[in-house]
Amino acid sequence: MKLRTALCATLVALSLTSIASAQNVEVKDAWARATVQGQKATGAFMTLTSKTNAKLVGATSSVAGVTEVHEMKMDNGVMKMRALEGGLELPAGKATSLKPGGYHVMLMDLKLPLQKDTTIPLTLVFKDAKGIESKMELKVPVAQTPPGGGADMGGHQHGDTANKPKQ
Ligand SMILES: [Cu+2]
Repeated sequence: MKLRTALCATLVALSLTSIASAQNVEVKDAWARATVQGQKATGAFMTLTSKTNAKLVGATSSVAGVTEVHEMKMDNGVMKMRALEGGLELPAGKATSLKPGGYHVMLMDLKLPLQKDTTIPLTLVFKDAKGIESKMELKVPVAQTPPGGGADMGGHQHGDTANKPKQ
């Protein structure tokens, strides 16, 4: 019996560790774009701030067959997107935005339409500087436009200086 208790304690300790390291990353303003019947792909967006250097290396969701971290950018006047093979860099203390037209979590092979005002489960997978993976489970609201209005404020100024770490 003693052995079993010890084993359980170890398992609990291990899972607590992975939760703690996932909390190294703060997620703000997460949302996923609503889809219409027949649409097979959409994007999820958010702002990620990691306390330590880390990467967003992947994601999964039960509503999508395939979930990838993508980058979208102009290439010779054409908007193109591609999977970020090495993951998305999250420099320590710096807010990294995933937003329409830029980085995003791509949900593909959708199993059902994403309806406005519902939420979807999304698990983010991070890797820290030592290569240790951690996961974070989110409930992401589905919406037509980004939360807080500001849909077309190209610059999206957040006053980065205000986010500097305290001395
Ligand atoms: Cu994409």
